[in-house]
Amino acid sequence: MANHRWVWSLLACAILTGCGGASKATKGEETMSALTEASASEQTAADLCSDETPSGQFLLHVNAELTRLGKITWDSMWTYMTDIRPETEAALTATQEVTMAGRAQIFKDVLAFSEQDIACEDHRRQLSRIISDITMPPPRDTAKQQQLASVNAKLVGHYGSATHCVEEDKCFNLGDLSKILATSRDETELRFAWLAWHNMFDDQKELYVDFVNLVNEGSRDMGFNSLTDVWLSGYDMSSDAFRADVDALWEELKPLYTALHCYVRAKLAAHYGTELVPLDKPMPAHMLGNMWAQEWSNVYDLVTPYPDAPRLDATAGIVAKNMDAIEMSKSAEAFIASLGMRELPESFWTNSMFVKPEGREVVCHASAWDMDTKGDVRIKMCIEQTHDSYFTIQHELGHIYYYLYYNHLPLAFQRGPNDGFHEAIGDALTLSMTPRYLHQIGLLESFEVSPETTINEQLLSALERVAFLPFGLLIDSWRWRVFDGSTPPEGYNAAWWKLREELQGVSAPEFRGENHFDPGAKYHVPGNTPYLRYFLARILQFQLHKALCEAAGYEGPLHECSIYNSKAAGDKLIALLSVGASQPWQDVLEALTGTREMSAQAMLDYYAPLMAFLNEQNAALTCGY
Ligand code: X8Z
Ligand code: ZN
Repeated sequence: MANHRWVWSLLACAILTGCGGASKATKGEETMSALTEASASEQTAADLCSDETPSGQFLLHVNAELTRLGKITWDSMWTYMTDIRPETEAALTATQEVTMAGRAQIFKDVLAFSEQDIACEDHRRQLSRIISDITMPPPRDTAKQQQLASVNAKLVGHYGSATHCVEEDKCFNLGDLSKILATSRDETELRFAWLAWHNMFDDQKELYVDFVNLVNEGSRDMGFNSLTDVWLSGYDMSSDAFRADVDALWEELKPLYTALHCYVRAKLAAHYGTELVPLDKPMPAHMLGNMWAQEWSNVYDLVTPYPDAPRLDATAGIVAKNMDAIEMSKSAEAFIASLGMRELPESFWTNSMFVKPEGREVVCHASAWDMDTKGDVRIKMCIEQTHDSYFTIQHELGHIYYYLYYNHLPLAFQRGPNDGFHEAIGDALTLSMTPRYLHQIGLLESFEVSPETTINEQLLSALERVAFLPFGLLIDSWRWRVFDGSTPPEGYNAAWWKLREELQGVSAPEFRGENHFDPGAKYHVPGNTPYLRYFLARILQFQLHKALCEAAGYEGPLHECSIYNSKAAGDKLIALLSVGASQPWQDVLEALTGTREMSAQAMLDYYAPLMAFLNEQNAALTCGY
């Protein structure tokens, strides 16, 4: 935990008072005099918070400088990630050396800013957010900054360009190997693809150990014990309380996950035999259709509850219409436009990378970019004609619309109120892209609601959203212990597989010792993107969906709701996006949903029909792992 007074005092304020004073409606609505008082005090608050105060002036300078450094970094990173070559790597490293030095100085100044000079709560919050948003703290030592810049670029570049060649001109990249995992039903092929990818990261462990040491030094330079404490400092509550809340959310959802796991395991065993898929053990990670077994929708054909009922996703429609990447993206944008939201700027269409370019290495992992905080927004994707890609576009547009709607705020507030919100927006919208909606826009030929189609649809959705939950939790459960030193380098892989078996109930295809570095085979580890956000998002998206459905006046089962065409839902969404991180997440959540807590209930309600089905199917099985 940081030992800086105002970081602490922000936390204390959040814990003791809820910290929502500035953002809440005043209570003085009953009488005129109370109203007069309220507007007088708002006036005073505005004066207090003016740019003319010392903290106002300081923040203007800090936000401008961080914006400038950010733009230089994003430009260079964009060039590298869309064209991985030694030259672009060198350019990125050189840029990062400069920007890291600049950022390190700013963070030092921010932390040294005198408590007495903080004019108001808003300024205090900005200062605090600037620190808690740092994902890769640069050490103060210049030589170490240079080392970190280089290690970071190498880790990312290796991930993006990793290729496994069996012969000189027979090579497999992540896309090729993922395709095998998604479509092959031959265990030997699946094993080959899984091992080929994972073994390419063995030699990255050393670099990652260097990375951990460097970012921990950066964290200590800022008064934190380790990067774990920095990452956990952005949740408007103490990190212990937050972790306890996260654990409680997982406990609430575990029965649903375990039921899905049990059902899928039995179906896989029926297909592959219990030799390969034993009924009382974790499932083999290479047999779930995805490189990290994080989402299982690619094995839907093996686990379909009612094979005679139609498959209710968009792939066939996208292929039949031969939609290209731009058309798919325009279709995703059209959904958002139906809510009365603004159009994407023209530059989005010219600057984004929609498909994997020929003849150069790129990081295909989808991402959304806010290049200059002034409207140059882009996505970087390798879009394919699949339902998954279509929904991932919507996920990325969630980020893009956040950028566009909060760009008017000071830089420190250009974030989600916690990082789960940013990840949840696009996903919440995909919950409205129901089979009925897909049918409406011509992407699903026939559609009728029956108990069978409902269960098929819910299962397909759960293979993506429910199956993901423990994976969403485990990456940072692993990293928190790596950064804080409880898991030393000699125990990295063992700790990884312990979590995968215990939380996810999946196991490696064969023993994986410390000569391997399996966490490095997942983008967000070399890319250093915090991952808990995706766990939070899986839960928040259902809370948001429910609130938006209510705003749209929908009454009926949650899983059939679509907010398509609802301007009322759009207004609510715009209000959420526009406040960015300027208020504690509890306040933002309350404004939208009426509750101050992240809760699993909406997700459980959504999947109630599926849970009943799974309980029935699993009655004769022994579940658990
Ligand atoms: O990384 C992503 C997005 C970009 S923010 C495509 N996701 C996680 C992953 O792919 O591992 C979305 C779901 C989880
Ligand atoms: Zn995302």
